[in-house]
Amino acid sequence: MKNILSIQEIFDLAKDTLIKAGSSEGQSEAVAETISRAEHDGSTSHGLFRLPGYFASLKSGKINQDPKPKLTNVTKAVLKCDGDRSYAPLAHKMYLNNLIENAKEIGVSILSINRVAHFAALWPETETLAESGLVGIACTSYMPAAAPFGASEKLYGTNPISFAWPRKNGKPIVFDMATSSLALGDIQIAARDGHELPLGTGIDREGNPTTDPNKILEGMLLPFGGYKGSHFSMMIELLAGPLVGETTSFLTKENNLDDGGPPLGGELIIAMAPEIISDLEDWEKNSEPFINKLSKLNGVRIPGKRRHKNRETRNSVEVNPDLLQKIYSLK
Ligand code: NDP
Ligand code: PYC
Repeated sequence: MKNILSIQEIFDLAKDTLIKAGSSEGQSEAVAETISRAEHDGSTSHGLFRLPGYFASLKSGKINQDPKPKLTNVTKAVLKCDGDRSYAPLAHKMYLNNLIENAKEIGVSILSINRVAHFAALWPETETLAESGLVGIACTSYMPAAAPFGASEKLYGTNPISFAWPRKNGKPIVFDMATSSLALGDIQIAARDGHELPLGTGIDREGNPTTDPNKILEGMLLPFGGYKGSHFSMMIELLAGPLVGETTSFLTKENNLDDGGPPLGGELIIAMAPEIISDLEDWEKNSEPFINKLSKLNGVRIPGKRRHKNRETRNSVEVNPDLLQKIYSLK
């Protein structure tokens, strides 16, 4: 079986598989785009790896096969999207432009999304904002996977946050990270591939430190950065849950149909216009010297650079053969 696929072949495989699960053309294309972009950039844990889960929740009926997400302009600063039980990339494709327009007009705007399942990386949405000249922040919550600092019981989701900073003459700076030590997807891939994980990534069921990904999957992840990261994770529970009219991770899990796919929940996306907020047309004069200095420091890796380099240099990707086999056999 051929397991080196072009980006177009990855897109086609993802789209055809989603259509096989009953998804509409529009939703299938939106999700296939995020999957193929993730594979292109080397965001392996959120590319084809997620396709069986996307498939499962379409089949079970948790995800609407032909959703019609709706947008309400609550105010210019607050756009509300009812996702209609869709996959989040469809809502992004339909409404990120409205967010961009509003932020450019009044300086800051928020897209508050609920009733979507977010099973992807978050950089596609923040990077889109930065490519339009805006600062972007996005966060979403999940289901309990990590213990709050000091506890040995799961309460926080893996709760990612992404930040993107625009540059007039360069690629945006973008970080996108779980607020658990690693994304659950990366733990699952480490278990599949037989890799140990650094101590501090997670604990086993009894609360003992372990480097074994299988024991962490039975047990729980830890937040990144001790109690400080733990507070970030708590913040995301509240911002991507109650603030957008959704539950936090533990109730999300209680309400979730356990079909192997992502739960329905919320996402908060914030767009900010630097010209308006700084009141400077040449606002970059204050950020560029900092970014240049940071980039030149020995040992520093600018977040987003690895992905952008992959995007520029790769036309194809080697896909795990067992994963491909699993995708081909989905019915
Ligand atoms: P990583 O720990 O791999 O990376 C987090 C960030 O740090 C990235 O921006 C990365 O940049 C940067 N980075 C990585 N290594 C270094 C380094 N050595 N020096 C400097 N910067 C570095 O990611 P996570 O495991 O935390 O998350 C992976 C993905 O999982 C994210 O895309 C996230 O959105 C997704 N996720 C999605 C969830 C959901 O509910 N939808 C839940 C949890 C996670 P670069 O990208 O350039 O490598
Ligand atoms: O990798 O933690 C994760 C994750 C959860 C939902 C989507 N990805």
